[in-house]
Amino acid sequence: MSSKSFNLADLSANVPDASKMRFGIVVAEWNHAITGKLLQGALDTLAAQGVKESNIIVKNVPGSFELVYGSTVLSRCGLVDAVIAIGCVVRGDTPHFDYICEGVTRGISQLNLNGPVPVIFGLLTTNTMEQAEERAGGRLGNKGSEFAVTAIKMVDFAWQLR
Ligand code: DLZ
Repeated sequence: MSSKSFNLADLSANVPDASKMRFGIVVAEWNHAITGKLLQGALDTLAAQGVKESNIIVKNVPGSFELVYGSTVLSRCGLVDAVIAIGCVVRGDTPHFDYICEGVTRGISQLNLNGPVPVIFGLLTTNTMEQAEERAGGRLGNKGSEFAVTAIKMVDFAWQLR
């Protein structure tokens, strides 16, 4: 995934009308310094695209591994048109990183196949904390904004076909 060559937030000119859309956001508390900024980036972009504050539900889970359960519950609650799952996993000295990343990736993929609404994969997976900071409002922008644009586009996709 190259951040330099393609940035979804750059496509903001093509973002559909989001004023009637409802979003659930589930945020991992682990690496809160990063996930808090990603959440803010997503909230700022949703607001800029006309999403009402009252149409956004934000829920916390302890770590990224719990994003799958949190997204499952949120996606089935009947109150949201899409879910954004936000987490940050930084590679450490043990294989834990790989297990968490694989679990979250598989879980969210399953949810997109079987669940009622799109679930956006907002998981930063980086080798260092510096790389995470660069993507959470730093040199490479705020990926939270991209997650929000993706969520709006996926709701629009679903609504076009209903
Ligand atoms: C245990 C763990 C570790 C080592 N690293 C991270 C991480 O970098 N990012 C993250 O979101 N969560 C981490 N966790 C916590 C797990 O996601 C999970 O909360 C625990 O394994 C309990 O299920």
